[in-house]
Amino acid sequence: MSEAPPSPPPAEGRGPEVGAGAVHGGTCAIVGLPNVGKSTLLNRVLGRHLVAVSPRPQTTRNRILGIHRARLDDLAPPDVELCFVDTPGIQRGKGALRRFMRDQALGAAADCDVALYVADATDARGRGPERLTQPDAAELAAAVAGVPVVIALNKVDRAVKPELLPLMDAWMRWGQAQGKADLEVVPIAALTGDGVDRLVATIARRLPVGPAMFPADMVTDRAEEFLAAALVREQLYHQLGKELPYAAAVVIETFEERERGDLAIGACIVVERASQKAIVIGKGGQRIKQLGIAARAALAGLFRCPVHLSLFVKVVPDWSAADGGLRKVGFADLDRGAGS
Ligand SMILES: Nc1nc2c(ncn2[C@@H]2O[C@H](COP(=O)(O)OP(=O)(O)OP(=O)(O)O)[C@@H](O)[C@H]2O)c(=O)[nH]1
Ligand SMILES: [Mg+2]
Repeated sequence: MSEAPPSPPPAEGRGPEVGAGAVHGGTCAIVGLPNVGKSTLLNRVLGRHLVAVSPRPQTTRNRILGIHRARLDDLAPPDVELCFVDTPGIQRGKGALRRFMRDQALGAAADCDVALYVADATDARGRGPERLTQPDAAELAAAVAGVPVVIALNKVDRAVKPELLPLMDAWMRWGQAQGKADLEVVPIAALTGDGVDRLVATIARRLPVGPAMFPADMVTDRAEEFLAAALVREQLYHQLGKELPYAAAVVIETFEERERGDLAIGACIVVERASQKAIVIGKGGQRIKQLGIAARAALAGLFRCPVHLSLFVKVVPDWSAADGGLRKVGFADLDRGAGS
């Protein structure tokens, strides 16, 4: 593992504003193959369930900002404003939705201060740097060519320990071959938090110094409707498992704060065929009932208030195949849409 570079002096920061109130701040795109634990890591760092996580690949569909603030006494200045951008796992599938997801990931990877490549240390075929030469991942490797990269080897709680050192060596050699002399490889378990503090410090050291970019109480750039849609979709994954159609989306149709401080949310689950609608509803409506109970609990946790949730299911044939269909289910307004 290489030593981390020293923090840049404030004079090399982002402009004349640098001085009192300066922070180590910038964006860190969390990128990698599907299902490696990128969103689990973001939730772990933020200490709250902000983004959807599931055992199924391609859970994340949009890029999502999650701002982490910390004070690290061995940095100068010690304050850190780390703007993580969670991204969809990289893949080369066809259709408008998959194209949209790929563009979200590649765009974030190319436009960040540090790229955090997360690899699943338990995945023998996907965990090493050679995986980045395969067609689906090569575009990602190209996108991060010009930015500092940190490698997180995730799921070490389940990895075979003697395999980790050679894997870390392989990534260090990759870094040297890519001209990334300051590459660092950090083994972590996002699920348990193991190694995560060290990872955050490793990224923070690589950020430029400048004024904070966001209000101190801001955690994400996403509207509450967007976060709500993603959490309902997460519950869909948990309730339906393998039966869940890939092209299931959630659109928030109503989102009202009531006088008592409660929230009333109306969410529409959009699928592509009537047979899929029947799967979501389940025999005698049992599935959607369970889904409603679980989703309501998740939403109440996110918004920290009682939530009244109404769920509907709608068929929009082939919405995921074309850009027009994506717009219909809320992916149009790319950075503010409520589709998930
Ligand atoms: N054992 C173990 N499982 C983990 C760890 N981190 C994540 N997982 C599991 O890996 C699965 C995928 O996690 P996600 O966070 O949704 O992965 P992702 O990379 O965001 O996936 P996409 O959004 O589909 O690209 C979930 O079942 C997580 O519980 C870890 O450190 N250890
Ligand atoms: Mg994800």
